[in-house]
Amino acid sequence: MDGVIVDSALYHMRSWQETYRSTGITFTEQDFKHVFGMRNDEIIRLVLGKDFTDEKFKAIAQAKEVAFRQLIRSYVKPLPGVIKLLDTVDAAGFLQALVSSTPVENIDLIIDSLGVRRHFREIISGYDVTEGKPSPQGYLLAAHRLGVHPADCVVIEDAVAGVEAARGGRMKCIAVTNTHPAERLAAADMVVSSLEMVNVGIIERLLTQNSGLAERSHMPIEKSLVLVKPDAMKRRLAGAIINRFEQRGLTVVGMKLIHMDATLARRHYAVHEGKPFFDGLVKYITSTPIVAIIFEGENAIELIRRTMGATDPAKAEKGTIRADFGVDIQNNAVHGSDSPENAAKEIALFFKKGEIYGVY
Ligand code: RTP
Ligand code: MG
Repeated sequence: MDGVIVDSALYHMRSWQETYRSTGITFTEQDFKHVFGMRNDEIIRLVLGKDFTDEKFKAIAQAKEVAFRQLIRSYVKPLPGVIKLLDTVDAAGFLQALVSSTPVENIDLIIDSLGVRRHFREIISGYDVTEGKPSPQGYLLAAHRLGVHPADCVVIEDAVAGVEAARGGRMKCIAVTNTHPAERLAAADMVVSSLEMVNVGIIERLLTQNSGLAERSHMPIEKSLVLVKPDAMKRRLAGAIINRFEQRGLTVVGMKLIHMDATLARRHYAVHEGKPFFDGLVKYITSTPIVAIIFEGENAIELIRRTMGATDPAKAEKGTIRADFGVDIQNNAVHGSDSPENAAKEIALFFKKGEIYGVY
């Protein structure tokens, strides 16, 4: 948002100037450049020096925010080319998301003052992520919520760390030189001096062109059934196991604690009926309540199998769930569907339609 849709630095500077003027302190553009990017409390501490009481800090911080909001509401203007681009990209049928590390209150203020909220299907603020740019987390979350593949996304950025975030998320990136010079933004697929130079045709071309880093993987979005097995439940490993899958980018879209009966167990393991370990397997899997989870994500079935490791923990690769938590071939901590057909069958055994949620 900042530096792409609006130049809010200007309004931040003016609101600091207004606030300090009323307390008799001069605050120049040079001063502002010096503190740009710092947190409010750090800026105030720097300007006020020793004369810094809690009360005074609060009063100044509040006055600055009031002045900032007032300025935005009365004067905020979009950067050149922004409104036309938002309109034409919408009209071409693309989904748009806003990803900013600013607090959501500032996002609301700016997009409502500009009247551009309707263009954004999703808004990701600093509150939605645990890692700021250059981590791709914000952009990946936006793609996830839009229900689109990262390789089908174009990021528009003005910041060096933002270009890096787009690359990290394997997304195409157009950088605009509103904040940094072109040389510093060279990692982007395209650098422009104004968004007036960007149009739908350019975006479409970027999406079909393959550059080494942003390869299109086109992996299917799948659902898979995971069970935290009795041995892991007894050792209170459900949370640790769910965490392993979440860390790999999978989303919980269904979850319950269930004590399987023999009928459900026989159906679930129907392919193993008649094998020597079958009766023992049914007895084992019905021995305690278990957590059943539906995970959704790109290539979920294979990703889950790789995260679990080989059936026999002794043969499982280091770092997999079964290598780390499994005891033996029966007490192997976790189950995961082994094919799309079996995933569909197993999910239907454990969950009703209304108990499964879409990606959120
Ligand atoms: P799961 O179905 O539980 O995810 O495990 P998996 O695909 O890796 O292994 P699968 O061949 O489907 O076997 C299902 C479960 O049966 C038990 N088993 N015991 N030789 C044995 O004693 C033996 N072989 C398999 C394991 O608990 C295995 O997870
Ligand atoms: Mg299996």
